[in-house]
Amino acid sequence: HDQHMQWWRDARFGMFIHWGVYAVPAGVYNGHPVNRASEWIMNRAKIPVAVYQQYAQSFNPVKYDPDAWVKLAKEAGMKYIVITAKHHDGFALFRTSASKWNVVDATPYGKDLLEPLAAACRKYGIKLGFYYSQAQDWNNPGGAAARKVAAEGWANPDSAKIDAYTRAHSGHWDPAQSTRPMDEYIDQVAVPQVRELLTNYGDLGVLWWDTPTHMTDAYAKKLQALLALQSHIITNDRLKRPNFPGDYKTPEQRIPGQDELDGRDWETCMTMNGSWGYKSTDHKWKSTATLVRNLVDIASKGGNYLLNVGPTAEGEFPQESIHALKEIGAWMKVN
Ligand code: JFZ
Repeated sequence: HDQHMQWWRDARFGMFIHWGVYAVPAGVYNGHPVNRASEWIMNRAKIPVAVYQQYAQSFNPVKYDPDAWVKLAKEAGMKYIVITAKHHDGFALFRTSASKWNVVDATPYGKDLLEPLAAACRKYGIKLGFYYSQAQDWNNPGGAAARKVAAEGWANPDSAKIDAYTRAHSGHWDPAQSTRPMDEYIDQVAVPQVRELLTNYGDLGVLWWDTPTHMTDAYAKKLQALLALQSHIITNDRLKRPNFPGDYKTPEQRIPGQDELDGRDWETCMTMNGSWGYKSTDHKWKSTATLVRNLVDIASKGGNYLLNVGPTAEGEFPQESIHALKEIGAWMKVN
């Protein structure tokens, strides 16, 4: 298996992309700024399914230019890209027959977003990976929901009621989320979608699982078995703990100390501001000096740095991210 890991170990630096319908509210619900990462807004603000799905009408990334994205990543010295094919809101950035909640069927844009990205990655020799939220899915019935406090970020008059409901319904806040049991969601959505992802986009480098809420070993086995569709793919450690360790560990938003390193491969993923998804109200950007120092620190300890960009609903990287990536690229040229 070590051979499969070689390109990844040599890579050192990759781009994470968190993109989806959450880029439309971009951290603000009904005029209320919602705390923390913008891709969690549906859960944090307890937005009803039918209301959240309206945002898809405004998800129209006509400025999407995957060639420019991949070129920018390459010029910054990045060797791979991992994009959210489906995040916890269940919205698929790809054509899928397992759910209507996808970019082709639910948005005015109407086209698969991953296909042209895969083509651009092939063109520039960048490895492509897919992030897939296998357990949490707040829109496809039966998907899990990690329990968070209701309406955090402003005083929602219904907070107490919503909290009581989510406690009684294992994290769900809308009856529409539990019209199907989780095992049917796994069989009818997660398994077919992962099969589509592993079949329709050519050679893939990474399958990046996330948050194993309510996962069982049986669910995990079904998903892991699909990886045989890609002979060289590697995976992280978030499919299901503890029996599915994957190929590498994923410390989040932090760089492990020397004392924590145990010989396993690892990748630190990190945002450039405080949110994974695009958040219009977050202006706390890390300096390029900090980003370069992080990369050097991580590389010197033998890890990889997966640095995140959160594109807008129009399909553009935030100016601050473009600027930082260009500066990192300039630094790379002289070092
Ligand atoms: C997860 C997601 O919930 C989040 O939206 C983002 O995609 C991020 C990359 O991954 O968040 C996590 C997952 C794991 C930990 C913390 C946040 N963890 O293990 O500390």
